[in-house]
Amino acid sequence: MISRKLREEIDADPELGVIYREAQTALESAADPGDIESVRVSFLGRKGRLSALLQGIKDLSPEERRRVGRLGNNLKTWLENSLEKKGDMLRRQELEGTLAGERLDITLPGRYMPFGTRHLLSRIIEEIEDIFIGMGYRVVEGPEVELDYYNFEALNTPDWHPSKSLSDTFYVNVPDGEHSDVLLRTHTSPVQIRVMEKTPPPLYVIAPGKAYRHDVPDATHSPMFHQVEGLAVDEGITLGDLKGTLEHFAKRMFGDDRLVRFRPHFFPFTEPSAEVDVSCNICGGTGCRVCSGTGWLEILGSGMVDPNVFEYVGYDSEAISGFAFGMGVERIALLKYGVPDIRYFFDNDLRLLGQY
Ligand code: 2NM
Repeated sequence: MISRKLREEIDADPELGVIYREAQTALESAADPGDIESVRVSFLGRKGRLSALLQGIKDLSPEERRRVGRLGNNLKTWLENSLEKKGDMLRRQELEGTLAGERLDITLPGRYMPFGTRHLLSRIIEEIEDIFIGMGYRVVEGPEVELDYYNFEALNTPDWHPSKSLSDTFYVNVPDGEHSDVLLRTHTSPVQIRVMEKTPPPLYVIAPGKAYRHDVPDATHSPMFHQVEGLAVDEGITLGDLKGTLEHFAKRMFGDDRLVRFRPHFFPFTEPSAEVDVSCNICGGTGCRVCSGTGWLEILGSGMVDPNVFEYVGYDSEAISGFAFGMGVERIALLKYGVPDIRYFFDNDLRLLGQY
């Protein structure tokens, strides 16, 4: 603050009075920190009006110099203090405005971030793998684009077999209407042929992966699907080993309370062959729509590896024997979780996939 006496003296001076009143007006109308800086520059800056006046006092008479010097310096101190005070006030006001504009409502609920899940098929494959790893098997993989030799010939499947027909199989490169010997594998068995070629017995492996068949999609068919095939080769492997192994698998996968049965069947690569059923859990075995009234659900195919297959890979079919099996992963999932349509697995609708 400036004393009344000083103020009156300054007011009365023709030059200081004008500067004083104009500085007051400028201070009053300053609306933000930028205005305060402009006022400071125009009065107190190097070429400011008060600075210029104070520089001019050296030319005055000694008496005037003292008077104007005293009043001018007081005016300068007053203006510096006033600028600082109003500047502080305006900066605080500006900050408060900014904070009010950026205010957060911490009571608002957070944005919904749905959890991801692993695909049901991936989890079933892993579950199947774990059951067989627990029995000493290891997981093997191989190419999805295969040679006819590994997909059919070495599996004892003759050229005339219907599974080789163009309407069942995706052949790659079809020159002149003749199919080539390169195709998308129709099962994962060729992986096992490749492993046997490279590895002497004993052998306990499972081969999970994609397989391709030229099917029209419907509730139970998809041109791409997943399989897990298994193979055990050792001295003295019997049909009893096959039954014990697959019964153990079926009960681990579907529940200890389920019954398991083996039904004679035919596959080109196994002899004898059997399909494996578990009792229907929908009707408890009395017969319903899901099991077509039979009380049983087919879960996989199996058999004792045909000696011809062992000859193809250079195994001595007199010294060893083996069993093999294959299952469709989608079918297992359909049965275990009651998914009504195989196409749901590939629609990638998270509302479905998140349920399992
Ligand atoms: C099945 C059913 C029965 C099978 C056979 C072989 C191999 F390579 F050892 F000969 N792998 N998988 C096999 C046997 C697959 O799927 C329904």
